[in-house]
Amino acid sequence: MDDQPTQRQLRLMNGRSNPFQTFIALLVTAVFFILFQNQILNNFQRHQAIMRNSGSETHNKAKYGHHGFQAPAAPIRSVNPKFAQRFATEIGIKVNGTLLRGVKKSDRKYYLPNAKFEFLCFDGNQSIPFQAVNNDYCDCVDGSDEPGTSACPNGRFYCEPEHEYLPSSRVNDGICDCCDGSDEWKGVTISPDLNVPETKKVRLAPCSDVCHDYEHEKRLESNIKREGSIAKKEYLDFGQGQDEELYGKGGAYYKLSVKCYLYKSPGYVYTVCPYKNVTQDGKDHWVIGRGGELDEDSGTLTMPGGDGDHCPNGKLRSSIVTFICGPLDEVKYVSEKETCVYSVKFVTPAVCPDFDGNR
Ligand code: MAN
Repeated sequence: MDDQPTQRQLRLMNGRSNPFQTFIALLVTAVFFILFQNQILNNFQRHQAIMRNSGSETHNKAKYGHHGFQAPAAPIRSVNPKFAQRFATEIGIKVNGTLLRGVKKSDRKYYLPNAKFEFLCFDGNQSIPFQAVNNDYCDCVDGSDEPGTSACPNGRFYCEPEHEYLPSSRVNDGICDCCDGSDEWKGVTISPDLNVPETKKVRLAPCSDVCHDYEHEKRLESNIKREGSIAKKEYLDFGQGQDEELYGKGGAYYKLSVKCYLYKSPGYVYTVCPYKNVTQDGKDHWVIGRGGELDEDSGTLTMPGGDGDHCPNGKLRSSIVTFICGPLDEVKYVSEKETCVYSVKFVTPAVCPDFDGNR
């Protein structure tokens, strides 16, 4: 008898292709996979539960067609941080492989299926199969399942570039209402036999993108202002009782003093902490402004007293923050017009006019 091990025995000795080991490896992989899936489902479930709690209040505030619409406060979501960003942006964009149309970007996160793969209507009273979202059939009494079609009589479609809601009856009716034509996604056209006259106000499909026309830009500007004014209420609530000399009327700017905001330019990262400091990080780290003195009339915050090294005549670096009205806090731009003098363009509701309720 030959003492040499066979090829198969050799393979077994090396531990490769052992069917039992392969089976165990597959089993372990499967268990991990199931646990992982389960965690994702749990996250969905928790997310929906949070929505259920905040949904009805959200919806009361956001009755369709009501001009004082306020975006729902972002729910405290307990999503795996690794996926949080995706859940809030990408996933909500597509439903059943098609675009989730007519939903404000910041509201896409509400269009997530729960563990049973259902959509919870905004009023929190009904759950429907998730496939029924935007399927051109109205299921939710509040119209929230059909943001992108005209199926719900009380539905509404959000024109993202104009920051404006349309009654959903205007979706796919052959008339371009959104400046980018996004409301006419089905390509419906009105028969020429009907002789509907095309005017500046009535644009017939197929639509072209006219968002950069003067009139639309004006409208966008005023819609942004309106959203900003609505959002300002939170700033006034937050600033109640604060020093008005420092933080403006009603303490509106106080909310900005408790956070820092980043801006990346090609050469530097700027960190803007209103009322505290502004820093510039590149090859070196410099403080380019400190403190803050508000001039409400011009909507500017002057932050002097930064580092003077390498500046002409050792002049201290300084920053002037100019506030621009908009619905969210964001540093739009940082520039250095004069050496060591920095100009920060900062969008915030704090500088918006107070909301008068009927704009
Ligand atoms: C650094 C930066 C610049 C600044 C120069 C001045 O490089 O702070 O923004 O212009 O110093 O020498």
